[in-house]
Amino acid sequence: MRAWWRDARAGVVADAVDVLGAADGQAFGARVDVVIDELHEAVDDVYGARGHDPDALVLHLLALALATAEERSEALRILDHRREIDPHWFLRARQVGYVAYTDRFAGTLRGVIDRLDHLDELGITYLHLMPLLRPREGENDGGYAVADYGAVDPRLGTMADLEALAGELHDRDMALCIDLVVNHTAAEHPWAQAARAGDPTHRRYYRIFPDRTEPDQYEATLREVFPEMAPGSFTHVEGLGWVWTTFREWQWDLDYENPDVLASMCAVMGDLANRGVDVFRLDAVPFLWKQKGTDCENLPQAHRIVQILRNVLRVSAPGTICKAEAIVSPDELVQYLGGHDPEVRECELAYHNQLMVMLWSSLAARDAQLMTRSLERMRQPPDGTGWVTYVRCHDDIGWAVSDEDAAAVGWNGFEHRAFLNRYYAGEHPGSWAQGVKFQENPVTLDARISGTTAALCGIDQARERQDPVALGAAIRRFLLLHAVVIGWGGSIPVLYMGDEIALANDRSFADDPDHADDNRWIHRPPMDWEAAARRHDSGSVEGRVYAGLREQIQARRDLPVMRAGGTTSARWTGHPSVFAWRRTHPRHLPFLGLAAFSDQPTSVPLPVAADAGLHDPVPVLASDGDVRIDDGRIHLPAWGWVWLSD
Ligand code: OTU
Repeated sequence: MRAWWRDARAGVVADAVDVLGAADGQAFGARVDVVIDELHEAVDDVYGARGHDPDALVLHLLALALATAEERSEALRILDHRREIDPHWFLRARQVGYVAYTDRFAGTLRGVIDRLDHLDELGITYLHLMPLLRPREGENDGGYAVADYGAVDPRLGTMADLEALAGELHDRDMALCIDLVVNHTAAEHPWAQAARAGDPTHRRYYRIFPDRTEPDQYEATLREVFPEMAPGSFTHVEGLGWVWTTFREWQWDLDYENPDVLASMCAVMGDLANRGVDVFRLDAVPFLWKQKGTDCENLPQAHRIVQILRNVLRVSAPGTICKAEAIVSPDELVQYLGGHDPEVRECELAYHNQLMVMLWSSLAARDAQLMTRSLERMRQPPDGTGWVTYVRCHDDIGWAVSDEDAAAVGWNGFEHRAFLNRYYAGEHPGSWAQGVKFQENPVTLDARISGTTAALCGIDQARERQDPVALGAAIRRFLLLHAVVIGWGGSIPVLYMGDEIALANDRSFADDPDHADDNRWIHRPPMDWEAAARRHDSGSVEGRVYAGLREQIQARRDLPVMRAGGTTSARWTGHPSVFAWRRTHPRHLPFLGLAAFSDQPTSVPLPVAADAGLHDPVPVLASDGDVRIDDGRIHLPAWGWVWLSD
């Protein structure tokens, strides 16, 4: 490979200098030098192994990268330069994200511009807008069925509006994240339409089988993602055959065995990057590769494809980054950040779904041992990468509790998952939660949970019952979860829209026929701006939650230990209900967080802090109530928490 690149390099750099000028052209060449080994290896592994010429494909991808670089505006090139000098820009202590549906938050993209002050006030620096490219008509899975990657959903605005929003965000030093649905297109996408019309080139964009023989062979080992809404993983299409549809019948899986699919997606990403997108949330990446006899998730080739997409973008638009949406078991997670052995550059960000799941698990169980166990054995993200930490997102909560971790703390994984479903569906005696079960599988007895943070923490129930004591406890639980997520360190904490004012479940979701069979819409309520107007009223629920979150966000900004370059690890405290996490950094004082998943006051011995390297721990921020250090112990109230520094 090296010899091949030595020969090819001169031509690539000459072209780049020709198109971009000497300085940017040479910089382009240098960026290729940085990724070329990994890029070539990945291409060779996936496509060379299938008879394609890897050298030619790499050169083709680099030509696409150059086309993107050439089209990049002056303003975005400046951003690229700044971020190449400061590659950890997205993992600063100040970074806090917010995720919203454009229409539910502000109607249109222009409407979002008008609401940026709301985000500024909260301390948000990163805005993730849910899918906004033109989807199919009718049901579209919240936009995860894209009919045109080159156009914005006309109900939300235009590409020019997207550019204007990105520009406005950049002026405020905020970043824009959008979804890139890489695993599938809508059945109405022109590629799918061409395939349906018999065009052989586009037939090869999808996985289509003449009869059930192969689908049956695959399905023997596949997991059903939506067993209730869309059983099976294939859909029969008249005149075409059986099309691979992991999700809904109108979401057709792309076939990445075809290098044209890969190249097309690289071009799509380049175009969107040039509109000002900073972060691509790569949707459903575990599913990108299929192989008989496996569950077709997290396969090595899926990682290779992500690596290729990422490395091509790194060359063309180095100010952009990628976030893997892989809601998978803890053992499979850090690989999406490049945590292979040895490490390979992959995404810069990935969702820390294990932390999210464990927060909810500890809350219901009043026991954090499983959380400590499962988190302490996870690998650290490679240098220059970090987690997206979050309490809730637009999806259901799937109980990624491994049987081994459960057994290690003396629990049965299956029973614990069943308990969590009962608890959060409000079926367990004494449960405060008002979630609903999502996609119950009668065969495996699996289920997941839908519901807003407020509903799952008990705020909805306490409000309904007009019970001030229960409400106080529910708000404490709400802020406890956020204290872990916001204080995790080396991550971007992302708040779900409406959580800053504790929005309740949207019980009316089923009135919309396009949403009726998908109860995830219960936790995607429209923003309630009237309720938001109460956010400074300390007597209202909105005010209590808002003030608590804002305080955490502001305190985090002033903690340099939170920035990239350190490590966060779970620690045992000796108390089953108290979770501890330590953040260290070579250049900053250590940090220790304590979170009491208990409805009773608790305490842990002071040496817990000393063992974590804090010899004179002082609270930086704490829950209200009786948080104090005395008698050689750190005392926490029910659902209390504290951030300690030396
Ligand atoms: C993602 O989720 C999106 O977040 C969902 O909103 C979409 O419906 C879906 O893709 C299809 O586009 O299985 O239950 O490991 O967990 O990709 C949600 C990744 C999902 C999967 C995830 C998927």
